[in-house]
Amino acid sequence: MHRQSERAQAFIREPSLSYAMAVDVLVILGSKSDAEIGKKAGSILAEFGVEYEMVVASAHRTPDLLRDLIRNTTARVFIGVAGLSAALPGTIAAHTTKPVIGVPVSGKLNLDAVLSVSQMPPGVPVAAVGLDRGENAGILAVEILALKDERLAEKLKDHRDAMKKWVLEDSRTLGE
Ligand code: RP5
Repeated sequence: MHRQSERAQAFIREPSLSYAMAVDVLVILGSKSDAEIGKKAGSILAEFGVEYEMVVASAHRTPDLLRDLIRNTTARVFIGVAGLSAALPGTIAAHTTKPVIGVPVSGKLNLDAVLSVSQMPPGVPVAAVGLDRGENAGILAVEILALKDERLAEKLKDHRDAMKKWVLEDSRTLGE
């Protein structure tokens, strides 16, 4: 188990209006410039063996494409990654009742994206993770899927155990 798995190479597919994706998680980036953060989520999903796809679709620049992707995907969980006014996760949530995890991306300002993702109106929640915390979005998606998947639940326990070992090892090697 790696802290940042390099085994998993996330990929970005060119989105299409008619293309239905057979995946469990759909990672949507507001821009290609968000790819590094999206790949953190993708690495975790690949590490857990979760089928996912990563696409670019903007709430502002391609609203019709975004709506169509959300309607056609088989995904059970969405991850929206966006910076600046970061309307993407909230817009995804507006189009689905499936869980949406939002990842604010850092830029010249940071609170803009954090607040855009976290301050959703009552009734349309987005699970906001921290700034640039794509890996936490991946883990949270796995945790949601693990509610009905014992194999994933076991892997999550292993992941926590591995983290415990890292911390103990860091403590042991502190003076080296
Ligand atoms: C947002 O604007 C995107 O999510 C990205 O974080 C930011 C900048 O987009 P680009 O100008 O790099 O395409 O919508």
